Amino acid sequence: MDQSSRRLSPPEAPRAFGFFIDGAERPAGDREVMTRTSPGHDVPVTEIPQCSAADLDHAVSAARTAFEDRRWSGLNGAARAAVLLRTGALIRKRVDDIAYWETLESGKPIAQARAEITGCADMFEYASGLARSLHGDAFNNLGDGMFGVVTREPVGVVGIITPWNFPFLILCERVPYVLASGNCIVAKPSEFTSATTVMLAQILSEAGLPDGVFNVVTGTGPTIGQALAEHGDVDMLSFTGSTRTGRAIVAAAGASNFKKLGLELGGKNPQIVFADADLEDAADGVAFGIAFNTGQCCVSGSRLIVERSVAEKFAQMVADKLGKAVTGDPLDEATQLGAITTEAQNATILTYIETGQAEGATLVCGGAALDLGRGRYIAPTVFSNVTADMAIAREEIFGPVLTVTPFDTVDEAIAMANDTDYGLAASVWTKDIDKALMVTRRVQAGRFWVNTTLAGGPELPIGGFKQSGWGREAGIYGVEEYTQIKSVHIEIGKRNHWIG
Ligand code: TXE
Repeated sequence: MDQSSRRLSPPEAPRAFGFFIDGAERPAGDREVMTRTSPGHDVPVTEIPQCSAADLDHAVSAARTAFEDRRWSGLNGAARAAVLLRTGALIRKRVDDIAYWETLESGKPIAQARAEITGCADMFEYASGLARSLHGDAFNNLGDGMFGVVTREPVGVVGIITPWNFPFLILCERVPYVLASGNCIVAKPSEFTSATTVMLAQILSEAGLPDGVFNVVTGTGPTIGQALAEHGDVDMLSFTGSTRTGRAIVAAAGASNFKKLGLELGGKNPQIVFADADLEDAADGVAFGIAFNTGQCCVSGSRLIVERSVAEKFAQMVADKLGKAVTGDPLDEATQLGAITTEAQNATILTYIETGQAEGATLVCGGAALDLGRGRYIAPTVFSNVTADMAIAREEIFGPVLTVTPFDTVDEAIAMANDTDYGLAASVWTKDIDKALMVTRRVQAGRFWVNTTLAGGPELPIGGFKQSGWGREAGIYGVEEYTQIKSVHIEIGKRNHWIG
């Protein structure tokens, strides 16, 4: 039965997950077990093993063996594509089950989780085509004595460290693309949301991925994550998380084997609204952009930069929209805003709300925790009269807190948008094509939306400018990122001798 048609409740007892090495899920055994409590219900829902450094070595060595004996990279693209396609089909078949555990661990609304996971199936299906079309280049213009070929090879063993805000989505924005060219993977999910990463390992195995190609080690960041970043036999690492941890990852890569890095870090993303925009559309988009995933989203539109003539009215329109958004039990189909994922993040958001008031910003709506009887929830919050020097305007809050700052000219809007260390995403709302293009060209952001926000899909790449990170994920760009380029010079005929 489709779960969307029945009322869901948390499990009666927590479900135990293992870690996954060389094609097999392994139970915790005598390892310490981390119990995850549902952010929306305050009940224990999963148990996850705390892996050791020896477990990590085991996983890396399984991936290394699988890579070196070419059981995956040596297949043709069509064979790899077939596994990716089967994975997509299995994810589609299990959307309800994956979404249930994703919601329990993360606190995100179940309908949203289901949509994200369906999108993940699409990523695998799209990447299957890329596995077949990845190719190099040929240079036939080097003279009669020489032919040049440029090939792409998988980098080897890839580590993937993911955060807790989109546990399955962020994983699937990487895994199919990393696998497409023939790499092997050791994934380390967030200690708060590990279940669905282990579920993906089971699905990949069932889809026919050879043993050892996808491994999962579970555990905390400072122990197992740091050890993965320092590991001398990992060729590349994709990290998604805080800018602070990103710095530690860069240091660890430099201090070990200079592994190649992909980093997707924080954001403080502008939403630029001109007075000539369709304000109804823009208000809905801005409300969605800050409240989606309760603002725990690296591409949340958290800074509203709005033309002064409509600023006050528009801030009220956004507040009215947010007032109608349904906050509630993440397992309820009608819920739009779920629970705050971690205790620490809840405290961070509430502290920023206090800071905003202390800094002299004006509270337009929200501004407090919501008591729903169980779980932790925060009302979507809008602050107006925010100036560029305030902490709430500069720092990533990672919660449903929007700042509003007015502008007078296009140049001023662009300067305000760029006045940040970050450069992950930006949106512009206007019916004037000249303004839209000018802003799109001059605002520094890896993802840009015109008269929409948070749109995405498997074709378009993801990644940031400035301190939001390095490299790109998804699309053909995400496949190429995890390859090495090799130049091959081929002599034709007799070589011109250097000696004699
Ligand atoms: O992130 P961490 P936290 C931002 C957001 C949030 C802040 C803190 O602003 O408030 O980060 O969140 C692993 N070596 N983002 O503390 O610590 C950890 O186990 C290797 C933005 O939860 O960066 C988890 O798997 N790994 C972001 C992952 O890193 C380490 C999403 C992310 O955790 C490690 C999440 C270490 N030393 C938070 N320490 C985004 N870009 O979407 C931790 N980890």
